[in-house]
Amino acid sequence: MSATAPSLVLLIPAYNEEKRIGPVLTHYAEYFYHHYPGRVRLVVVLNGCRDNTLGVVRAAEQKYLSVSHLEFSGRIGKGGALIEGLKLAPLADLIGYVDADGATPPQVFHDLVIRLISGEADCVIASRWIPGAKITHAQPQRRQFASRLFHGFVEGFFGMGIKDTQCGAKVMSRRAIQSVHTRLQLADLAFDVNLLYSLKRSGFKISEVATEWNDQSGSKVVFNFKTSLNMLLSLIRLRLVYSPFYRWLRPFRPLETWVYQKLNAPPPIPRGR
Ligand SMILES: Nc1nc2c(ncn2[C@@H]2O[C@H](COP(=O)(O)OP(=O)(O)O)[C@@H](O)[C@H]2O)c(=O)[nH]1
Ligand SMILES: [Mg+2]
Repeated sequence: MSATAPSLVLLIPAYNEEKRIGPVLTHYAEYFYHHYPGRVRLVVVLNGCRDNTLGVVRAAEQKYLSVSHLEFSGRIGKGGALIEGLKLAPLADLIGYVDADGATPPQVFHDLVIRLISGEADCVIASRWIPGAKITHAQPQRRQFASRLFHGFVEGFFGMGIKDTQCGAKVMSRRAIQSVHTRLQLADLAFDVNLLYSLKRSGFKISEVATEWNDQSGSKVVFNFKTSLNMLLSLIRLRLVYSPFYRWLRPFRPLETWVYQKLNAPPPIPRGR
């Protein structure tokens, strides 16, 4: 790669990550400093943390120029945090995101970036569910089952042919994200489907790459009936947004917000179609 490699903004959504994020920031900052010739900014996007995540991030900022953060006080969810973070797209040629727990090692994320730069696609995503994936430590059985069930709904509703929409490591070009950003509405964990479907609908190419995954304990995802219902509701909502009925549903917005609140989920962010 040349010394004029594209610049990269890498977002790291973080919720109560004081125990997991410190070493991850160190590994990513060191790795990209030594192995990536372009400018890299690691931007942690925090919201509503009740622990010392901010203190840990600030300590990393003192040590590494590449690390910074954005903080939001509201309960905007992982999707909401990424929607905010992706507004930084104008700052770089490429923008992506990765989980704060180190499940995706930096060299694996770098591989996604290399593929994007090679022109393989407009968005390159890590996948745990295609041949060649190396899972050193798998998700708990219950989560794997839920993941496959969710995948069934995603395929049934959107037919994108993507095996793993939910893996937390993705990178895309500035042009791709800027074209679809106004269509990003889902603040919960179905955000990834919102992003991928918007990209597909706008004609961008997505490449799914077998990844290395080392699932980490200390998950911040509350996985229960309410979350499952919330995810399903969000998929139905996204399907409706792309249907002719959507404009008739506007009067139901207050009801929608109420339902998301009952499900303890961050409500979608209403925006223009
Ligand atoms: N900003 C923000 N990040 C979140 C929120 N919920 C989860 N995350 C982050 O999303 C990433 C994935 O969460 P994780 O607990 O590893 O999920 P799991 O591995 O799928 O069980 C981590 O970086 C979390 O800190 C949230 O409400 N806000
Ligand atoms: Mg995790």
